[in-house]
Amino acid sequence: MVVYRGLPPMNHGPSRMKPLRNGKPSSLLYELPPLGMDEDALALDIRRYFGSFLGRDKHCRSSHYPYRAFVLAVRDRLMERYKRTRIAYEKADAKHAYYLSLEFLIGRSLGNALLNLGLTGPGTAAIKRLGLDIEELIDNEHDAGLGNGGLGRLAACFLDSCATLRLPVMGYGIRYEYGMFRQNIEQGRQVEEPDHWLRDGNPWELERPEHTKRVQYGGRTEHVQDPRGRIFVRWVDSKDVLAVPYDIMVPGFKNETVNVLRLWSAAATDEFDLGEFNAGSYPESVAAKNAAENITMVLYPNDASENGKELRLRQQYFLASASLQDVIERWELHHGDDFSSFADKNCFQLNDTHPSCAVPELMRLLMDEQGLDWDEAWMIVSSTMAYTNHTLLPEALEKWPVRLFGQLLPRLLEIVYEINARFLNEVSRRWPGDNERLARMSLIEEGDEPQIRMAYLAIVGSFSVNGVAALHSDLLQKGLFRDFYDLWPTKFNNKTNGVTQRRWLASANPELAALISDSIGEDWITNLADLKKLENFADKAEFAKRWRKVKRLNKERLAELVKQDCKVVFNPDALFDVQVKRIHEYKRQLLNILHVIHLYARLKNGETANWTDRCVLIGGKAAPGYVMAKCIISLVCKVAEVVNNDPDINGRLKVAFLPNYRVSAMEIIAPGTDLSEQISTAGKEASGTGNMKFMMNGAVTIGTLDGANIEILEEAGLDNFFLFGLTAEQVEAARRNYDPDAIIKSDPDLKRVMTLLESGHFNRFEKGLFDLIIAAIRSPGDPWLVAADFRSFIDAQSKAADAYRDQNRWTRMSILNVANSGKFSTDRTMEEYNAEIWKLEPVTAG
Ligand code: JNB
Repeated sequence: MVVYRGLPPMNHGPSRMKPLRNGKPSSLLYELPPLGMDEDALALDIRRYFGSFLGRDKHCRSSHYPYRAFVLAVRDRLMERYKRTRIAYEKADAKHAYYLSLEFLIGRSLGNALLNLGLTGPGTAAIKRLGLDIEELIDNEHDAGLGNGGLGRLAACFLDSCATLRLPVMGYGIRYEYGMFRQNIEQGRQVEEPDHWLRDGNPWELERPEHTKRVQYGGRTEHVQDPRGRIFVRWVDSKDVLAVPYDIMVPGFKNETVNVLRLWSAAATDEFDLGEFNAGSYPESVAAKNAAENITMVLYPNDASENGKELRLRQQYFLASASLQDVIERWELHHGDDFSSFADKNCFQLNDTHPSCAVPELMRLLMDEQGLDWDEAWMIVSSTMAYTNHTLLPEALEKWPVRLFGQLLPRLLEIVYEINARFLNEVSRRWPGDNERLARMSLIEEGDEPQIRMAYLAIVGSFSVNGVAALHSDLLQKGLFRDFYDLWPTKFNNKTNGVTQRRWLASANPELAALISDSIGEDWITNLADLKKLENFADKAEFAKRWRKVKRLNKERLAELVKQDCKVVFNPDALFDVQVKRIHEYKRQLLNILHVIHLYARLKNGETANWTDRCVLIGGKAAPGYVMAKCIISLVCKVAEVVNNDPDINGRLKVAFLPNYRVSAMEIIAPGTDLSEQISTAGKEASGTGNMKFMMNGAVTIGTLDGANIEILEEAGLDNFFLFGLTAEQVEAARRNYDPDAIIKSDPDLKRVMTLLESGHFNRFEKGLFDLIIAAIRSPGDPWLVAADFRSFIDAQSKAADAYRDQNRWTRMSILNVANSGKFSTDRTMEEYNAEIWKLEPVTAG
């Protein structure tokens, strides 16, 4: 079949792309003897990289170059395994899944790569022999902060588990020049600073210009007939941008498998410049490169909503288009233009709606570029796409103005309209005459500014739709997506989140990991359910003693971080009470501070019977435009200042706001925490994953019946969890006639807290600073019901304090939490995605 291809040939990097004269390289060029995995081999490679490749010598004072040399030596070992893994996948003709995500919050890679390659021992020894300290080198690494929070970190944990399970899964994302902003606190206020994480280079990545793709924007469509009367669509006059891939290798745990995360970076096309150049405006044409390269400049720092920004839509399409073209390019290499088995061999998992342009884009590529007809293409799209939702907040459901979408992606808008027409046809056949339902379910929300509902587009285009915890999936079916659940009940399913125990226990908490392995062996590293065996040790005094010793050490380490970054001294004997996560009203950091103020008032009034010393740590970033969230940060800082400097308090209560919360900080925080605050308004936190990291490290949770807390409670049992607050159902009911003023009046503790807050006790020199917060608490329209849950929260906190004073009891709770955290491994999560959605065969590499 003759297919019209609308695009001129690629001409990126012509000099680099000059083909070899005899067509292909000799195998002598790329076949290598295996690299040594011992101390000697590593030490030699590190020295070569340091001295030769990096060209350093005795004058080098920076730990950066030894770090770089070490990473390059480790990367060689990854590359070796990556190639073997690819060959194994090819040989098995393995079905692949592609995880499409605008965020991959990887954090640091060195410690993780060493652990998974089994190089921790030899690497440490080699580094020591070279007169260096491995901790120092590991600490040298800048976090790859290519994500906001839960959704991005989940994607990173998924990749680790897929490689460990030997699943052919590839991640596709964006290589932002600037990741998540660095958060500074100045006079109690959040100040954002750009995070130029690539400034010193990223030794983990490998540029692959030979797989560059072209992405179109703007222009218009032409509907043309070929000689046989078939209508084809051409997308013309577009402004094109190149997508250059950078690969980051993802090792499985000691299994010779290395998968890949491919991140796209935007570059200007050459002919784009040339056009302007011919018009005589050379500088302008060079400047125009900027516009193209802007696309991947910065991560949007919003974890719940960000609507209508054109650049964000450009990013989303950039990821979807480049990734799909990449998969199709590899398909054509083996199958030519035969797409008949494409759906049997490929599956795309959409991480929220952010990459959901992939639905119309795959239709476009299959029809306009491969010549399939609508039905053939739709069959493929709707049996390869799967969508995961990550939020219950209605305001966070993405919508794009039709006008903007049509200007930027004219061909995609036509396809969206056609998908919608056919979909609404199906709805009206099922519910004849139900026009309200049609309007409710339409992919287009009508109004002054008609909008595309991206979640609905994702649902219609996918064969699977899942939430991320049991309650969340249930609420999606009953609430946000109810009409779709009525239409296609079997599409909907739950996949409870997890975290990877390799990073969050083995690597972040080596002392606890060693104690666990010493008692039950090492199987838990790839089979977390094995931790259940720790139950047998919960009542052994000797084991409990060692457990407490490890926790104590980890608390000292956390106290050191707090001292460094907050200038506040935490006493490791006190209860470490921690809430770290994005700052958002629904997560109720505010409720946490109200409790702190309550404790402060108790101390001031001498109510110290049954007192437990407590150190409260709160950390997290606020979206730069989220005024209330920033105000909450200020309140934490101001309360901390007053409490920590009040001689009456005398160290019995300490409060600190940790600036610049990030993955590498959590690796120190989770092991050192006693009490994990998971206190969102029930029905609002989709899952939570920090809750799982804390549990896995032996913290006890104080939490509401929300998200995965419910499943944590199920696993840990009521005796090992401090439960409080309204249920999701009660929250809905309570909203209807909510009267916070009445609650405040009738609760002397809450009244006392509000009086302190309203008297300006924490904002002596900044009158009115917290008016916004006070009004929110007192508003009958407060969606987060802070006042409603206050009493129950205070009571649960007091039970936690009582439990902590009995150190034997607390240690038992801590052990039992870890013992019952087996469900919360992403290994389990990925096995479920695979068994019920992807259906991939594991492939043994090496
Ligand atoms: C997110 C998230 C949600 C929407 C946007 C950005 N969600 C980020 C989190 C939930 C957690 C859950 C994790 C992992 O599943 O991070 O996902 O554990 O409960 O809050 C977003 C951004 C821009 C526009 C629209 C939505």
